[in-house]
Amino acid sequence: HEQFVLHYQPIVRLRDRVVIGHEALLRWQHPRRGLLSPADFLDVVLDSEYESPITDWVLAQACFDASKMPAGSRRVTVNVSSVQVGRRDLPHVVGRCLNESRLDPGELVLELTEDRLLSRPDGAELLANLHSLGVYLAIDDFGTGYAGLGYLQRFPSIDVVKLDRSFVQSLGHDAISENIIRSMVELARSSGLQLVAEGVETEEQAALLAELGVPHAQGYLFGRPAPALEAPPSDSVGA
Ligand code: G
Ligand code: MN
Repeated sequence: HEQFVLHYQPIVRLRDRVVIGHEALLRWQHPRRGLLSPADFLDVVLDSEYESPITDWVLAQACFDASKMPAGSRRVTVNVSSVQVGRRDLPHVVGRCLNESRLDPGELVLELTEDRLLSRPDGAELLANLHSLGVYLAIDDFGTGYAGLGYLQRFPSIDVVKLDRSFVQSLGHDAISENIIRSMVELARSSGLQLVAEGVETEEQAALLAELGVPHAQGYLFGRPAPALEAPPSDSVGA
């Protein structure tokens, strides 16, 4: 019923807060219940007959929206489950979305959101196939649950690590979070990975992350998820 919408949250370069891209986040504009977040309905969608059509729609819409954004901040990140990564036709779907929107493959990031890839013997090959399209691959919530160092070792196609917000939010409260982030900066640098800190909410966190050398960040401080037309068109947000 065309009740799905995508909201976009900016990802910034910490040094000067220039917007380098956006993460597309699915929302359901429900006629009676209002705007619903994935947490409210994703358990019905995942592993159901709806998952593939919704993924196809999200990919097409995100590529289309990104193609309208200013060059330079056009990069768009889409969340993709392991079941979707396992679809034989996903490279074809992604290729078609890129062609139809004329988005450059390097402007699309597929963000891997959970763990079932690890148990698939063909996981690395599936990612390599997607990677060969020229799109970037990111791992979400890095450092918690499944998304640990083993994931990087197992899947060399990964380009971007998104550091879980729990590390950012305990910055300033414990020394270990700061040490973990410092080590992550070093690991990312030496391994050629891009690093994005998630869940940045305060100026103190932003300042500390910048000091620790984290290149990119995302969070309410820089912008809340918002409909495409309201996503900041300018080249800088925040203070
Ligand atoms: O798992 P993933 O990192 O993709 O989750 C994205 C979700 O995190 C979105 O639904 C978004 O609304 C939420 N989010 C984005 N920025 C922040 C933030 O600064 N703080 C918190 N607590 N949540 C955030
Ligand atoms: Mn995500």
